Order: sequence, then structure tokens, then C-alpha cells
Amino acid sequence: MPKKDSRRKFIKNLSASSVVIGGAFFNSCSSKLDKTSSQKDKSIKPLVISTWNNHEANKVAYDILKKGGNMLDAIEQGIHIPENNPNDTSVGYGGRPDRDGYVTLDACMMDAQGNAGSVTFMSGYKNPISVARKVMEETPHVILSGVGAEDFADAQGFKRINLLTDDSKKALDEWKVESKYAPKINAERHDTIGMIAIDKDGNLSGGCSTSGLAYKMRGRVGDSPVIGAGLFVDNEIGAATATGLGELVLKTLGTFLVVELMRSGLSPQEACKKAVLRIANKYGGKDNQVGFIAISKMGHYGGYSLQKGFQYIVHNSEEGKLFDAESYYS
Ligand code: SD4
Repeated sequence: MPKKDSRRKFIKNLSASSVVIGGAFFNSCSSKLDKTSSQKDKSIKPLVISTWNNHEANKVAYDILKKGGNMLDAIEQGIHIPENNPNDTSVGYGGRPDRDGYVTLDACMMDAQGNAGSVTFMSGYKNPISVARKVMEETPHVILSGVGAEDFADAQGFKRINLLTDDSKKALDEWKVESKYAPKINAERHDTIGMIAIDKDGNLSGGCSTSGLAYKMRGRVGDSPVIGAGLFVDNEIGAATATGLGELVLKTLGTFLVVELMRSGLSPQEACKKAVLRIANKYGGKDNQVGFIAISKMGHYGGYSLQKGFQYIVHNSEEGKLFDAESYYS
């Protein structure tokens, strides 16, 4: 499977955001937007798309939707797959810690009615997507953070566990020796799961879950739990989710931008590409990775990234299909 290689390349490509480049660049590039391929223009519902090769997660969600199950159950149970997997070092249990050894998780969910819930900087619970769903369904708030999110999870009956695995601890110790504990904006492998879906009636929802950047500074929160950055759903228009260097996605409100670009008439593929170009234009991004995926209200989909190596998995049939996203830099 190309997964490991692409992960490695992705990590290599993550680095501190760099210089701003000229405004003329955006205009010249934006006129060269592709049409989606005919494959992607076919609208077959239900449809579930996730970032990276999260095949099993995507299939779990698809199977629930295909049987006419609840959309949020589909997304939640799909995202549980990487969250529960100690060998997935980017999400949930086994996620890489911050540089002080704390595993802190971020997640959010948004539904077709425009409801949203999110947890950030949360330790001790391996399914932040479920806690985010509870925030959405059981509280008048959108975001609960840190100790407050943990107290809420406890009150909701979630079981507290130690998220730091022996493998993660060992990797952290090696990293400390290698890096001399220097704060870095990024590094290391990453495969945040962002999942968006459309059901057979054309209703859209999504979820996103991550342990954030490995060896981040304590307290750092990325784009993934921020509505409009890591995930955005507007049931009249479409849905989008993001992966990559969260700082770039936060500074451009990337998924809100993708959905707004679809509102202005662009296809999901064109919208993802234009949002990536916005980042390239404003922040360079030559050494960074950002990837977007999107679904339109019509059930069309697409994805685009800054760097080569970003993949996304699509299920609108039992088998599913893994796409290598087109990228700005080759
Ligand atoms: C973050 N966007 O915390 C996440 C990282 C990520 O695949 O997507 N990795 O910035």
C-alpha cells in the first residue's frame, strides 16, 4: 500500500510556514483550474470520503449509511477505527504526544442542520469524536477545551485511560535526543482523519479527529477541531475537511473557504484547488503540506493538496477507491 511512503513524504514536507509570495501568482494560477474527472462528476449516494488511506474507517461509515443508518452514527463509528488503533500515531489512543509527553486530542463534528460540537486540548479519552458529538447534542456550546472537556467527558460516562502507549513514549524519548527538545511547528508522520458524507437524501455531515502535530508545544490546538478550519458543512452547498499543517488552515479558514467557493459555483475539485492556491499565494507553503477534500450538495467530490503524496479514500460502493490528490507542487 502506498500509505507509508506517502505519510513519510507528507511529514518531510511539513515545516514552518514561510514567506508570502506575489499577488499576481494567484490570478495567473486561478485561471488554470481543472474540471473534475468524469468519474468524480458522477453522483452516487450515499458517499463517504476521508482524508488519507483511512479505508476501514470510511467503509464502516459507508456500510452504516448504505443500510439507511444515522449519518452521525456512521461518522462517529467510522472515526472510532483510527481513534481506537494504538498503531495509528496521529489520532486518538497511541497518538503522538506533545513535547512534554502529554497526548492531547482535538476533534469536531458538524451536521446537516448546522449544529456543531468540538473538543480541543483534551487528554485521557480515546474517542474525542464522541465527546465532540455530545458537546453538540447535549450542551448549548460549540467548543469545550482542556480540563473542561475532560470533566464533561467524565460526566457523560466516558472511560478515562492513559493515551500514551509504550511505543509513543519511546518515540518521544528518541525525538528528544535528536531534536534537543527544540520546539518545532511540525515534523513527524501525520494522518488526521477528516470524514465527510452525503446520505441518499442528499444531506451532508462531517467529523474530524486528530492528536495534532507530534511534539507540538503544550497547549497547541490545530485546525482540526475548529469549525470552518478543519471542517465545515453547509447543507445547502457542500462539506469540506482538511489535513496538514493546521496553522495554515487556521489562518485561511480553509474549509469555510472551500464551501464558499463551491457556493460561488466551483466544483468540489476546483474549490479545493483554489483554497490551496490561496495558501500558496499568501504563505508560500513550498515546504508545507495541506490537503482538502470536499463534497457538493449534488454528491460530486474532489480533493487537492499543496504537496504530492496526499491521498483520500472514497466509498460510494462496497470496494471504495483511493485517490492520489492532484497537488500544486509536484
Ligand atoms: C493539525 N491538521 O493539528 C492537523 C494535523 C494533520 O494530518 O492534519 N495531520 O494541524
